[in-house]
Amino acid sequence: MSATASITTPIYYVNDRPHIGHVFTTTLCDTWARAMRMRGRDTFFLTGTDEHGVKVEKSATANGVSPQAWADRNAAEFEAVLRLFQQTNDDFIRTTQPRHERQVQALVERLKAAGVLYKGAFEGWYDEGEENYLTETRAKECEYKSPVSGRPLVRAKEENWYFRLSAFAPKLEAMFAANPDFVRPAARRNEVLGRLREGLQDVPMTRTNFSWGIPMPGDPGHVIYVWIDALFNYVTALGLGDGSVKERVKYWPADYHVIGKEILWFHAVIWPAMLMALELPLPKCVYAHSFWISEGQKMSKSLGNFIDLAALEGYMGKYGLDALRWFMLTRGPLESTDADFRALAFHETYVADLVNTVGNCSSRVTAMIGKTFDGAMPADARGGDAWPAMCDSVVKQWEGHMDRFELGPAAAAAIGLLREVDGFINRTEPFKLAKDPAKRDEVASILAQCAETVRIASLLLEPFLPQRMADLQVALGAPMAGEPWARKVVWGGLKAGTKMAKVALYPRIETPGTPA
Ligand code: ME8
Repeated sequence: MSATASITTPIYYVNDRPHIGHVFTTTLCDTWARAMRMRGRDTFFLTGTDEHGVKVEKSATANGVSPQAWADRNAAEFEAVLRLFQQTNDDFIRTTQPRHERQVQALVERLKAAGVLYKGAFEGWYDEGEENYLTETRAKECEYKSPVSGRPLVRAKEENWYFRLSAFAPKLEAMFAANPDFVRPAARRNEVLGRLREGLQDVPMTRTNFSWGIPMPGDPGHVIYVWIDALFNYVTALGLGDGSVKERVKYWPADYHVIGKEILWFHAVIWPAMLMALELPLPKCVYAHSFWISEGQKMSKSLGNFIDLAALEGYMGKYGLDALRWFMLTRGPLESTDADFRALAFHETYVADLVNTVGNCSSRVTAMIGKTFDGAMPADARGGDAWPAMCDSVVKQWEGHMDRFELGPAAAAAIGLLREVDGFINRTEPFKLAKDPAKRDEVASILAQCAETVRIASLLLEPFLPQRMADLQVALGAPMAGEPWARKVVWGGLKAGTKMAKVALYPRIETPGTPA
């Protein structure tokens, strides 16, 4: 386990309003970052906004403002959304910041010096919406329509600077062979390998048909292609372009670049080749999740099923932030299939997992201790029986899942502990035994074992459910706050006699349905 942990989201386009997709990817990264910080790793979690390019220029013009004013307005909204959803990012990089622009120019100079850039004419199939050329094979496969928007591709021709991506094919192939987990999940890696076999085309580095971008050093008529500019954010935030932020150099390479599947090629092929040319280490893993659809259909503004900010705020207002996170993190498109955001599924998940499991289990245990032992942790003369070993094994599983960015299995392991506690209570029926004074020691052991397991589960659940798990730990008397992780997760943190309060974490909500 290395001492640092670093994770990035894509930087989001400022020409769009924030929606479920952005909040989802950011929440995945936030959850991992919280888990790493809890474990004492020196953590860096980066997000930000992608502010150059023709789309931003066009939106700004359509709204009668300058591109910078448009970018400022929308970047502020993305930042406000991070606060609203209590994301714990360590930095927010904007591609129009001088720190980024300066370093991008320096990095492009280095690419030029490395002999991997050249000026040439190019003609090909261009996806205007995505600002992206498609190969002939790919264009044909997509019936000459954008694979993203479905709008027709246009035949475009330009004289540009190019990055000699084709020269990197052997190195990329060797890298993929040596690092089977460089792209995950496996289905996504296979896609990349398939496309690599079709051959690599050089990629444009600059554009001339608009001006909203970073000028190409030494060639002022050209601006750096927005995708190249954007990819560099991962290293400019750390000052790697000019050595300007020495204390952040340790956060490179990133452990995880978390992205949506539609931008995999840029991250899995173009970006690594650029890093190779710059002789910088590659990120350890590019994790490409799938897409949210909504109520069974692709999200679209015209269908009215778009999970926009207002909808997300509605869910948060009705069910709370933990519920929104839990639904996204356990029912979301973390793997290679898309996931459906349905109001009913959201409600059922909330009731089954948060109300009936996490909430019910914690309130049962704290209420019984309240009633039977006057709210003080009872003594367990049986030393935990099988529970310490079980908890220890679940903690280790959870740690392994977190290290591997397997958030779904980590969440399942954590909530699984509470299901065990519930089953144990149902089997041993301490509420019945408590009526017999001769069984007091037995009841004490049962409830102490339950409470200690709830404490450990609350730590494992905290990155997923930060709000109520913090409350739960306070209710349990905040044992071991400030202790290192390795001590916190060891059995026995709740000492006999510790006062605890009865908790009610997740209120029962009767009616499903999209909040108004
Ligand atoms: O592509 N489901 O920015 P972007 C899940 N600026 N995630 C989704 C989603 C959905 N329906 N829709 C979007 C860009 N996302 C570039 C990135 S990085 C150097 C430059 C998420 O604003 C997902 O993470 O279009 C996707 O990759 C990202 O938002 C795209 O955000």
